[in-house]
Amino acid sequence: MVTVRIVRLTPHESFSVAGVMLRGSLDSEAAHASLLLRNAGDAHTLRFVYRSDGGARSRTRVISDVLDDWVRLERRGNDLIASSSVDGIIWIERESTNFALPQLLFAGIALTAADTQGELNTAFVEVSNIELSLPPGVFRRGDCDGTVEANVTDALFLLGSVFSGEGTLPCRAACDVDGDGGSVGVVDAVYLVRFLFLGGATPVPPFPSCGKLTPRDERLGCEEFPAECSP
Ligand SMILES: [Ca+2]
Ligand SMILES: [Ca+2]
Repeated sequence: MVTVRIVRLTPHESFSVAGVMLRGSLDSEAAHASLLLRNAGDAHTLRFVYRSDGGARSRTRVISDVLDDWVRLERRGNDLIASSSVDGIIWIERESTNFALPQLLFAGIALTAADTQGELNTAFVEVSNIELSLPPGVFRRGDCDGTVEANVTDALFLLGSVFSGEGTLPCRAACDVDGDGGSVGVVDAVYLVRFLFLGGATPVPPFPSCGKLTPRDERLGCEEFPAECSP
């Protein structure tokens, strides 16, 4: 959750906006959600802008004629919730959307203006309540079904998902037994079976202990980290 109060903002003629943002990376076309405030004179306009897929067009929902100058973005699971407040105490949920951002993301203040030559006269105070409570983010490679250990059940679980679409993979990174970071499928199931029964190569770390996602694992994602891996 990230919250700021916008104290001063260049009037609307400059099209400047300021607010809060959550985004998957610093790439200019990264997936993001933003709640931005525009000074429209007597009242403000809130703009909830989001892009669920990197490279896709951003969508904008506009809330006009508000007096609020506090803005907040919060992630609950895959829900991204935009709220605003007049006093920073009583909050109104304005908009929300639902899509997956990476477990590790960027959160902070965002501001921009259409006129790159003009002055962006924006000031923030009372930047508060930036709570970046990330999930534990530890998992065990090979434990595809999110139970205690990596065994043949995980290989069968993965094959069932691949061939019959049964169930969803709670942690794709855990199912990527060979750690290639690019695909999760039969090759990974075979890799695990070979390790378990044929003396094949050990699953790529984190194994056998739990460990954090690597950048390569981040690409595959992990919706549900196994509770037994939590510190
Ligand atoms: Ca398991
Ligand atoms: Ca793989």
